[in-house]
Amino acid sequence: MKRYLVLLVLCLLAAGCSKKGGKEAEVIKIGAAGQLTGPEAVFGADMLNGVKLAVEEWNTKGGVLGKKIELLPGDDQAEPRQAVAVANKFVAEGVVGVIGHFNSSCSIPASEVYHRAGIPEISHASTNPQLTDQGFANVFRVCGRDDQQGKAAADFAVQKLHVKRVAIIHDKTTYGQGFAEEFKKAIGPAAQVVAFEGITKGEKDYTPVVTKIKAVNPDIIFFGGIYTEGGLLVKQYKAVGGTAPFIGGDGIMSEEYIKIGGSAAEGNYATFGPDTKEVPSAKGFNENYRKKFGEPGVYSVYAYDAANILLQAIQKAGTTDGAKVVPAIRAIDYNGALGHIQFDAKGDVKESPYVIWKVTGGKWQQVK
Ligand code: ABU
Repeated sequence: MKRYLVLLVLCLLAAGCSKKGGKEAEVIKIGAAGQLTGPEAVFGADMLNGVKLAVEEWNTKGGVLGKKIELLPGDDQAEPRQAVAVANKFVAEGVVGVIGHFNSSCSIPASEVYHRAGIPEISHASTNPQLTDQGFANVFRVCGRDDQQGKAAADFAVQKLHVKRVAIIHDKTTYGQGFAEEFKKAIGPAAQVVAFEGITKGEKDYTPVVTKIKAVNPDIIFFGGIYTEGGLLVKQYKAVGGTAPFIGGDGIMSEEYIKIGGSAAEGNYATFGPDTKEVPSAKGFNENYRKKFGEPGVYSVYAYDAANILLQAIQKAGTTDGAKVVPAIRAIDYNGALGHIQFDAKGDVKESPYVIWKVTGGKWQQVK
């Protein structure tokens, strides 16, 4: 009798263990990393909601490889060290792929962790060239690069605005400074760079730098950085009597830039991809996103497509093994909300057009 009881207990324990193991194996975990808290949290929420929508749609259809997908959010707070901590945590938790990070200064160090673990990373927004130039086969992005973006901004400033005197401000980050240098390189001899200034992120008073910029009388001010500092700079520049327009990039492409800058933001420019609210391929995404989360941010659709690419590649590979999923991403021929996406040998998208946007009537509008 005693022997039977011991056997029964052992069987129950074994059943419990295998159920736990089985439960773990029943889900496929993917990570979504970005600045979910802090001053740039709006961009983080835009990303997370885009990934959430993709995951919910897949789960409604039964998941991937017959298993439900579990989404693990990772908050890097736009801090490189925190990004590495998030990456290590994802690896320890068994994620099979990551969407993000947003900031190039986060994506680049985190990519080393994903590379060592053989996990694919698809950034929706990191535009610094180094991310894909460093040669990690597992790293991809669905956005463009700052060498392309810097040239688009410079071409517009020179060819359309006919500027002759250019002032440049950057936030000393991998993205901000790198983008500023690409812009300067692309301006070349076509205009004179009358200032090249770095600011410290997180400060609230940029009056000394904007006063200096006003004194050199630029035709345009380029800003490499994020909306938090960009909005303050334009507001404070106008407050000291400056009149030149600002031009930035995807880092200022948020309604938050206009909220912070107020009326001073009117007439400012930014480079970004074409308006996805007008693209037929993104109609379904826009409708479904609005129902769940309200108006999408500019990078929500990029995060949505990045998640779909990862899940489609897992489905196609028939496994979550990174060694098979990574080549499946590289070979993907994807038609999504952004349109047609294919990757080149580096992990960049083969096509990433940049257009000009302008704050008009208190909103970002694509310049036709
Ligand atoms: N591309 C805009 C901001 C994200 C980054 O650091 O690249």
